[in-house]
Amino acid sequence: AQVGVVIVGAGPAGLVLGNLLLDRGVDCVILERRGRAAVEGRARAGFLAAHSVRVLTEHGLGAGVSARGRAHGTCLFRSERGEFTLDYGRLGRGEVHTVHPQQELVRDLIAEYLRRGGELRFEAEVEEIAEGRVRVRGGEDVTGRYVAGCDGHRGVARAALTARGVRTARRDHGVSWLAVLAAAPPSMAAVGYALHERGFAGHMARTESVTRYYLQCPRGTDPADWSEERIWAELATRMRTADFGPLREGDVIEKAVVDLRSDVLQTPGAGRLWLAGDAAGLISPSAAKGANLAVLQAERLALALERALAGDEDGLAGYAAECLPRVWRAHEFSHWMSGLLHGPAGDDAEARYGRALQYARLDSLRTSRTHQDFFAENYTGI
Ligand code: RFL
Repeated sequence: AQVGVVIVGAGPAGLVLGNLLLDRGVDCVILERRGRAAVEGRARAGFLAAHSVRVLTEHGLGAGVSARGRAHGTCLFRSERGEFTLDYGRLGRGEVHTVHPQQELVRDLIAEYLRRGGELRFEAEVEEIAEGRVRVRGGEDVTGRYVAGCDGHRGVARAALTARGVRTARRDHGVSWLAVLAAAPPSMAAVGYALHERGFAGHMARTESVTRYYLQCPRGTDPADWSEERIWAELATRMRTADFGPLREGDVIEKAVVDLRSDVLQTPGAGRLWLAGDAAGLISPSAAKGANLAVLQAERLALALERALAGDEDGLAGYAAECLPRVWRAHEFSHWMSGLLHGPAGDDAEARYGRALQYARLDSLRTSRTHQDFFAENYTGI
């Protein structure tokens, strides 16, 4: 039997799409490679933009966010020139972030999808997508009038599209982050960015007992080289705790190296295969946009697929035309953020020049109300 839409992947993109399609009476099935516990336990993003919260709330998916999510509207910058806080919730459009860990969002979305009667198959790994036919490892093929590739950046959906000649635009930001999850309460109100000649360090509040930290590290770093003591010592140096007070330390629960790379598919779909989220493009985590773009694209794709199933294929072309400019705005801002946070290493003339620009940018952000409004609008917007 053929379903309306086969969704590959149960991350934020696939789960928002599945819930919205069920809402509109479109029959769909979600195929997810991993088991439920693994999907629900994966800690990644945490900052939801106002637009994401609106989409969730409007579609009856906001109960968890409104019960447990916490509004955050300030961020702090530290450097050798001192520190300052930007009250971005009162700047730009006056929007804040809602901190809600991605694994909790995923848990909420799975529960709601199942409650609505949706079909979700865990441990169903898709091997190949050919037109509307999806081959599942060790199982029967599933066919749909459309296939939604929400299987992340290394998924088969993107590969199927690039094999058809769809091209990508890509940038390697040339830096990596050691992403640390610590069983420790936050040490600052929400987000802290520290510029340091040893490299960037970041602090992101998650919950009352868990905090995410980032340490810029050389490409190819092995997380095993970073012991707990080394992590806390390096964070203390770069966050200048001697000047600004100690961090609240705790056990390191998780550490992984993330290479800062971005890419965008020239078009997020063709024919019967349409992509959303990281499958359609990867965005470096420097401005925390990835999960928010996934929600935006899933929302727009749900509308387009509903129209297409009713016989109007224009909606799918419109999906690409509408999303790409917004995706590119997010990339432009992330790229700008990356330039603010990462100075070049070394002490040659080029490195000195690059670092001086970094501080000029920081100074502009500290002193110019216009620049601050621009920052706030882009930081929280999508
Ligand atoms: P996901 O979450 O990767 O989900 C894809 C799902 O597809 C499944 N899958 C398959 N299923 C069946 N068959 C196959 N062949 C399959 N191949 C894959 C996978 O098992 C998985 O369940 O993609 P999605 O839905 O597009 O969501 C994207 C977001 O997860 C991602 O953009 C964010 O996590 C990025 N990101 C952040 N985004 C934010 O908006 N705010 C943040 O604060 C933020 N912090 C982060 C981040 C990403 C990070 N990492 C790990 C790169 C912090 C980090 C450290």
